[in-house]
Amino acid sequence: MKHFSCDIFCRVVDNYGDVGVCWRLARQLANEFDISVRLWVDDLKSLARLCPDVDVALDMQRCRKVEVRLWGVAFLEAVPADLVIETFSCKLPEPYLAMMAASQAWINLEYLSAEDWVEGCHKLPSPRPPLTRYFFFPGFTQKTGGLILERDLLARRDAFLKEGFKAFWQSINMDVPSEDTLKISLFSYENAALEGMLDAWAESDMPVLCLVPQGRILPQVVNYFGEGGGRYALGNLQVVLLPFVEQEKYDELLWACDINFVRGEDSFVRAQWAGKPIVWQIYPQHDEVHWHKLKAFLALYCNELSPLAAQAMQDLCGVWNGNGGAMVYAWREFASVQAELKRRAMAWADELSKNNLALNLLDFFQELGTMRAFKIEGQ
Ligand code: TRH
Repeated sequence: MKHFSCDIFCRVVDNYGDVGVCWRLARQLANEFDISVRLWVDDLKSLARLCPDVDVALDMQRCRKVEVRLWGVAFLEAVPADLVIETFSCKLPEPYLAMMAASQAWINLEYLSAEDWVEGCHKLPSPRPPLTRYFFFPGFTQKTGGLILERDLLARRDAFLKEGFKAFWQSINMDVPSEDTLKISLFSYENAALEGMLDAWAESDMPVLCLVPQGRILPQVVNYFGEGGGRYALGNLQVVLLPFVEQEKYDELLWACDINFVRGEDSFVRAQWAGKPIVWQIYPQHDEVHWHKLKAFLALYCNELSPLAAQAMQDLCGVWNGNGGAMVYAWREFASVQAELKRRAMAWADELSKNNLALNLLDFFQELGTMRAFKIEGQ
């Protein structure tokens, strides 16, 4: 039996979510299943932010068991892989498409959404004679493709909380915060609600430590406090700016904090694996469809919460994605139900972990009948 090969195609539309998802999936397929994975990406600089080992000057390189290829002329001689993953409808390059045959499985990995229609569209074929492209939707329910989750992630998270917590604070040059300090990570886009949020934390009853990785929110933070060399304090709030770290390290930040403010798609998923309360800034879309997506997610997530906690979660996510009106009230409401939100976050992570995207993807590949002669390790 031969091991099979997989090509993943990624165009970076903006930010880090597209390449973040592709890089994570590529690493998982290569490392956990011993699949020969090539990742074709059109922006090595963005990938290098997530994995500093990537050399932006090289069109072709091996990194973490993945062959990383710059999207470009090499398509003319590339033999298509057994499993071809187009991501986010990025459009396969014509020369590559021309060489594909019906024996190759062609799957389009879609964006994550909790909306109802996703279950109905998951695995649907889209004929492109002589080929067929299949839609594969990540999601939160059993009838979707699930979420990306590395085999050992939850065990590493738990080990970190037992043994790695102290070392984490040392690694960012900080003392371990006192027990009563509320630790918050803040990764977000520009946000009209930020000032209200910082006001609310400054007025909070408990000490709040907010860790802000380098990113689009930074100018607003600096503008709020004025110059301060990366560390700021106001009332009960302390803010510390952090560098943007490689993808694996970002998980540790989420694990170390009590509440995580996240955005887009991949950080949003990672925060769910952290098992801590989350506040999600959804990727804003010009036609406002993101509000439907936000509501759909909150409806699922809040389903098992008490009415008070559900309201608090919905209100804070609402104002965080809106203009920040009534932020102090929304924050107090949220902080008061934190213990329940934490229990829910752990239970939610457990539930979701039963629906693993990589395993589902490989099962689907098998269903498509293209794998009879292949061997998959590690399933
Ligand atoms: O960067 P994002 O906003 O990404 C996207 C894109 O905008 C995309 O076009 C859109 O369609 C999608 O969202 C929904 O947010 P996201 O998805 O959270 O990706 C951020 C990535 O950056 C994620 O893989 C985690 C990683 N990261 C690090 O590796 N180190 C860090 O220090 C931080 C803060 C993040």
